[in-house]
Amino acid sequence: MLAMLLVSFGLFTPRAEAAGTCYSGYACMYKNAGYTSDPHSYYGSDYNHSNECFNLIQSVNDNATSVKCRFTSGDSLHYTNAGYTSCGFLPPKGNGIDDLNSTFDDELSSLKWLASWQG
Ligand SMILES: [Ca+2]
Ligand SMILES: [Ca+2]
Repeated sequence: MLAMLLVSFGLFTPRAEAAGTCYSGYACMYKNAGYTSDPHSYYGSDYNHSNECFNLIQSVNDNATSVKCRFTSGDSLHYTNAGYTSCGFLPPKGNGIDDLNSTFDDELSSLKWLASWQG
């Protein structure tokens, strides 16, 4: 029964597309380190991650371990609180952070698109 459930979620089936792909124009958040899980992709700011899920089974909120920024312009600033109210960080543009440190791991709750980072 458990195996059937896992197969139905695609965890054990080879996928046609490369797992973890973050497409141009999006900021992507991953449940696993190293961008190895299917991402949740944002095309702009998101005030609160608690209404998005990874593969329909786990909230994005407080569950991301790696992030990538592939916005075509501007930067993504990630926050540990909803509503952009905490300290935030920027992943390197066009790249990401493959394993968030303990301050941010499983803590991210909102992300803001910035036209340009002022420091
Ligand atoms: Ca949201
Ligand atoms: Ca949080």
